[in-house]
Amino acid sequence: MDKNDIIEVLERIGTMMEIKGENPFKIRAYSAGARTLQTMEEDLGAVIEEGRLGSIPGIGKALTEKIETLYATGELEFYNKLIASVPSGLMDLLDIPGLGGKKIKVLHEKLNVDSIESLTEVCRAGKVAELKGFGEKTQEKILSGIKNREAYAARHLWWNARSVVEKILPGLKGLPGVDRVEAAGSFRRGMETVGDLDFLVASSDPAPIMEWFTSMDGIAEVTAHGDTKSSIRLEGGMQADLRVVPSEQFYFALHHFTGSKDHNVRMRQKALSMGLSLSEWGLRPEEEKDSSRKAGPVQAHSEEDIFKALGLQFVPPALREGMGEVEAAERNELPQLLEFSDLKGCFHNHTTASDGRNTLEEIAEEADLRGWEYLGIADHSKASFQANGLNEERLLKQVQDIRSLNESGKYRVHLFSGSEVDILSGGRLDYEHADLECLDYVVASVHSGLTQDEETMTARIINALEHPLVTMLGHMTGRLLLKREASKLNIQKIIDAALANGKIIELNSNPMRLDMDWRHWKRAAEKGLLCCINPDAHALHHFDYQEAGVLTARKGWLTPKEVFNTRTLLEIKEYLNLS
Ligand code: DGT
Ligand code: CA
Ligand code: CA
Ligand code: ZN
Repeated sequence: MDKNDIIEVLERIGTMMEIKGENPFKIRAYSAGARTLQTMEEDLGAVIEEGRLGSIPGIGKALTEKIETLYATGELEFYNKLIASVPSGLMDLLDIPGLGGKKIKVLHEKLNVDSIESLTEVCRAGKVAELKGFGEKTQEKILSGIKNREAYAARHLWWNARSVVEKILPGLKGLPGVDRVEAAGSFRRGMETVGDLDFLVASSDPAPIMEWFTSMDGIAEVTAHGDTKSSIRLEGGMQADLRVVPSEQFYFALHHFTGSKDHNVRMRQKALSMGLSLSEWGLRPEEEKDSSRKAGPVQAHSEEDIFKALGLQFVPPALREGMGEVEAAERNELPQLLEFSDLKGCFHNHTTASDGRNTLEEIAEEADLRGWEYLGIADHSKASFQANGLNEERLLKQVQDIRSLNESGKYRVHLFSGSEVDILSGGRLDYEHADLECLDYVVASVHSGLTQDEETMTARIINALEHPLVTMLGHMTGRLLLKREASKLNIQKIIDAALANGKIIELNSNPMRLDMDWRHWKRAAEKGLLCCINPDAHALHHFDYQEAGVLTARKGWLTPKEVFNTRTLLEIKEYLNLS
């Protein structure tokens, strides 16, 4: 088990002990232990092997043993027993903001709450407000938390949807009699969140395909089982539809079920203007609409064929959101969208110096493996103490380390030294001018006071953008998809301020952020705004997030020339005024 998994186990142990009402000193030992591990710079494996874990302040004897066991075996009997002794419905309550172990214990003891459902009931009956330490406000907050949880549970991150799709698609492809398979819908369009998955199969023998789909591993419920259409809910809560169509209809169905609805409406209008009727079954003269379930006279051997038949350029799925793509395709003016292979590096990455899991050298090695020309290091600044932000002294030391590593020639990649500097309240930066001057570039981000009102927050960010040494704005709204709302902001004003001050805005490619949102990029880029796609990497595998970032940039109509990190090392150095 790695360090982060162990931290999570320790935190859960603390919470479960709280729910059970155990000794507060014991409980604190676990939460303190988790925090100590979090801020530990050294490699946990090395510390354990050298037998030094027990001598670290904040980690006692009992905890040392448990951490060592978890590290070595990934299992802990004490933890397993604890899980078995706490009703699982109680652990679900932790998803509701404001509820921790202590409050859950009270709810369980005084009101017999053991699930979200029973909690909803006692809140509606006004019983929670009467509890000591709760009150009206808390009761309201719990109810709205429950409502949000339901709304959020109905959708899933694109990233998580993809790992489900990657499991199901090969299974479908491997079945006998299957000609073609695609995952359509919002997933194919690269929406940041996905409601349900829409699988489409071309085959002349649907029955065995339906059978396979409705009896896969990991299904919680089969919600529909028809001749050519089935629906399931998976154990993780995700729902999926499957449709089987004859091969000659496949691309019409694929286009239809890829959507979006708005795009389809525009496409059907376009067809009508040519006296044609477009549907999931085919494209045919309007007067033959009655026979619409049969294949039409127009044959499509690809989606391109459908667009061609309507006199349109091919519209990539990412653009099918009804944002003027059909009109642009009519005029032959669709953009040459950004591709993953256009990226030559990225600028927002964390190391073990703050809250990242990997050292400078490990990151440089990974960048070489991925064939990147350059990579920017931007650890947290000192105000982000919870993320072990660097003080000035540690920052300068890192700048020197990066310089030596570059000069050593050990790696092909060129490292830039930067910082993810906190934008403090009022828009001041967390380091002084002189300290920032030692850096190659600066990412400025908000990490505190995320709920300030719109005017205050907008002014705060604009102030930071006016700082001469800021290069780019990090994760603009602070949103965590399906978890935390975006800060209230006047985004147009911020875009204009970035333009006026020659600043870049980040497209943070962490699948929970994808911030700034794709809906703003088209217009912003038309005005000349430069985008930088950054993974906000805290571990090597987070570099994969760049795939989600590129897909989101494509939804924002971005082309390589509007994306900073498609530039060559030389061009970047010039932009940053580095020799
Ligand atoms: P989702 O699942 O909420 O993330 O969004 P989608 O876009 O995947 O929507 P979904 O699963 O309801 O349907 C897939 C596609 O099928 C949708 O993008 C367009 C097409 N479609 C479904 N229902 C309708 C409809 O009532 N009218 C039209 N024009 N198209 C529809
Ligand atoms: Ca869908
Ligand atoms: Ca669907
Ligand atoms: Zn950040």
